[in-house]
Amino acid sequence: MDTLTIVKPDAFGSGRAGQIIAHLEAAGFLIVAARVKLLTRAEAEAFYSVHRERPFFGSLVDFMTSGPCMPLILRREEAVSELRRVIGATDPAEADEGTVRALYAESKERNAIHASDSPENAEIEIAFFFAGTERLQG
Ligand code: 3AN
Repeated sequence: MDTLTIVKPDAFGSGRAGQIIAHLEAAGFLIVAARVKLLTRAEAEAFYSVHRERPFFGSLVDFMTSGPCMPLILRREEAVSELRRVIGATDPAEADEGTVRALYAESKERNAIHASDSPENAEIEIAFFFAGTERLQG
């Protein structure tokens, strides 16, 4: 099973993408596609459209367009639920010890990493970043 992750602009911009990806590989994920991308405002608004009515939406879009990010497709058994477990809670103050967000996130907004929250959203989010792109088969 495949899922989508994004090393967000805070972590990418501070040079932590490599450490975070190493953490994910150590947790059994295989990288099957990756890119570096500076999101436009329209792209960030579309990606987070479920949050359009939330008070933090404008700030979230500002943050996600503040610098390049790194979307990746990751593969392992139970990829969606396992990646959510490995990244930890949205708020790093609530994230379990040793999770990516506990280790690398600055705040609830600048929280280092995104992971799809369901298999259905994983498919949508993979298509958002990687439609038509070559990816490892298998
Ligand atoms: P998750 O990324 O853990 O699935 P969501 O989907 O609730 O969390 O939120 C999407 C993104 O919106 C988060 N990764 C975070 O950057 C931002 N966010 C969520 N809640 C807040 C909040 N209360 N204040 C600021 N930013 C938030």
